[in-house]
Amino acid sequence: MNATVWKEKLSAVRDSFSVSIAQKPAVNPEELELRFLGRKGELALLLRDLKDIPLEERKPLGALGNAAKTEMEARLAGLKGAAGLSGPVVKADLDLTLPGVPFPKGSLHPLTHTMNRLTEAFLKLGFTMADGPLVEDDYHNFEALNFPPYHPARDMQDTFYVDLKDAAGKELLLRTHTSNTQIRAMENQDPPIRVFHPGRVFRNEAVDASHSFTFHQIEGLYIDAGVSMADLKWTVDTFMKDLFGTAVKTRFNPSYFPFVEPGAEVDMSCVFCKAGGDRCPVCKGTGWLEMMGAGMVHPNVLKACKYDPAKWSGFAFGAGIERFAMLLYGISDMRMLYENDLRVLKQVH
Ligand code: FA5
Repeated sequence: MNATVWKEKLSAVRDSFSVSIAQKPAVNPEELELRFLGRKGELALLLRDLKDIPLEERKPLGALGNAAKTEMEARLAGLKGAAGLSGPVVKADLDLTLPGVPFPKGSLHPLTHTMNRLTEAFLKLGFTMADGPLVEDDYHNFEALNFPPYHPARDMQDTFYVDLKDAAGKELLLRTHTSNTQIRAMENQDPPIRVFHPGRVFRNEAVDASHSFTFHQIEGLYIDAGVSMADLKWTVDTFMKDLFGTAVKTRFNPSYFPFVEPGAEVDMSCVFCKAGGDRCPVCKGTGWLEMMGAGMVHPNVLKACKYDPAKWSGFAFGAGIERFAMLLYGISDMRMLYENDLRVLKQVH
């Protein structure tokens, strides 16, 4: 393009702007601004074409272009002022005493509330919060937790793998439980250690009223000299009483998790029927609700983290946060926690 053609084009853009701004009824100034002055506006594109014009002719053309821009901006500002989009409010009929437009107030999601309540309960017991990654390697999610490769216990947690490999050449995965933070915490810190970690976990499972493929867990870990099962029982009982009231009872049933020995499922007395009413739909008449997995940390796990099992012992427990939320808020179907239906959320905040 040469200088003459460029000047003609500038003149055409200015004319087109003048026609547009004078239209009746008045056009929207924001639209005009975008069309002519926006990053891809007519004037902006023309100014960009200047680079193709020889340097010695470019300077006066640039000045012309900038003058056109200043003029357009001034005229647009005038139009905005007339439309009441900027400048002082002058409307005489504006009544500042009228009530405002209602502004709906948000609230925390029931899962966040539950996580906060669980966190408070752990903090009161002297635990500090630990962290761990959601995308994890095989070692921290399984192997260091005493799940050897190909061990049948791995079938307990169907896993999502990620198309990336760790340093050992194994596929990374989405963590199946928060127990990976046990290993991460012990690797980062010498004993004694007393930590908890709430967070998201993932399993390749079908969704129903009490299962989801992504859900939340909270993990507790305490290692010191001489920690015993009695400490675990007291801690879990105190924790559950803090959340559900002092009337609840807890009991331990033997169970298997590779990373604890002995291992247990912890039940809590049913908070709905209180004593196992025949027809209670929540405890199915048993009077007990399964709340978490727990146990004494397996010596192999301590060894993997370079803690001497002859010197240190400890306990761990892990619970599903959705389960707690459902019991705390009387929610019968886990899916309600993920649908974000305001009719539900307004009742449970
Ligand atoms: C574990 O995940 C162990 N890591 C817990 C543990 C920690 C045991 C420390 C011992 C010591 P489990 O697979 O049972 O265990 O899951 C624990 C809780 O997560 C369950 O009680 C349940 O509340 C919740 N949960 C498990 N699978 C799902 C699912 N698909 N959807 C929602 N919640 C689930």
